Amino acid sequence: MSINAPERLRRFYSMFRGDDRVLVVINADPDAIGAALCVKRLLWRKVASVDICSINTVKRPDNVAMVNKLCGCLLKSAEIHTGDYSRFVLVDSQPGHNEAYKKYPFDVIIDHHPIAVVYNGYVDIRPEYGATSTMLTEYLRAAKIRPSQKLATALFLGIKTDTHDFQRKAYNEDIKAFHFLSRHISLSLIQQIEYSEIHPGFLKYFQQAFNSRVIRRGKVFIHLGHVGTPDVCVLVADFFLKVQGVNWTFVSGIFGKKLVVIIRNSGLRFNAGKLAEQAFSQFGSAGGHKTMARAELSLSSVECVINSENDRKVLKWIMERVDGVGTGFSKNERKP
Ligand SMILES: [Mn+2]
Repeated sequence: MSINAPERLRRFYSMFRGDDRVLVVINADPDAIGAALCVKRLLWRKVASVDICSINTVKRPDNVAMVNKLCGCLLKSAEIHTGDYSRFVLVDSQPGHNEAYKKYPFDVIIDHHPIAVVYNGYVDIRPEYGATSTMLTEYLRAAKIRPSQKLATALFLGIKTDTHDFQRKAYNEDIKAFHFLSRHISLSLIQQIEYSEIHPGFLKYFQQAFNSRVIRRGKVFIHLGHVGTPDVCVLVADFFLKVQGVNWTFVSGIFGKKLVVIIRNSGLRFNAGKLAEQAFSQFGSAGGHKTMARAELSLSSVECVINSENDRKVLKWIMERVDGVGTGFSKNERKP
């Protein structure tokens, strides 16, 4: 039997006592940050203290800006002594998703990913939601709390990010929460955060992308050589997809001991995940969604066929792999 928002809120509150020291654990991204801040607000004045810690280091510049402007203090999971806390909350994730969660005996789990196993404590997992921030917004409304500008902005960004601006799975509930939050957000904060997408140090990769790009029949191929983070491949791939007439982007870089290939398409009738799998899975992990995919190939397996230090050869090899599979329907090849 499905339960309503006030009943969920009641069960959530029943997990806590006035002297509890609560730790909210996240794998920090906008949705997790929004959800964690909302848990903190829900528990304000109801427990002794609430801290938020993350198992990952936030690196994406826009996410760093979000933490700095909205989050206050984000602790590092590695430095947490579990003995300092009496209650543990996990949002936007599940204990099996990461080794780093093992040290926590979670009392509360609120998430929107597919449910893997049965957990103890208060568990609210709704895979039919586009974002955990949507779920927490429902708690907030059930508690009749008017969100501060910062909290509303964080939840709003959480929903916006996880639904890809409502281009990917979003539901009525997400739209309802988004609409509610939009009355309380700060547009200027959102702009400041979203316009921090590119780290100044990334510009050299864009320069290289402009110099080395190959554009063929609606497809852009770029190899960036060694990169400080695969995130730059994502940024470059997204950027070139905005060029008129471009249907596909393939942007690769060497990160650590891996060749990472980021694949994007304009989403007509393409399937990036399938293409990634067919072209690259024999060299490592490869897959994704219809419009976005990623391959992570171990350099050792790639080096059997190509010298990974030769940028031009790597680019040519990727083009050949993609051509070998074919991208299926594309604008230029379309028959009337
Ligand atoms: Mn999420």
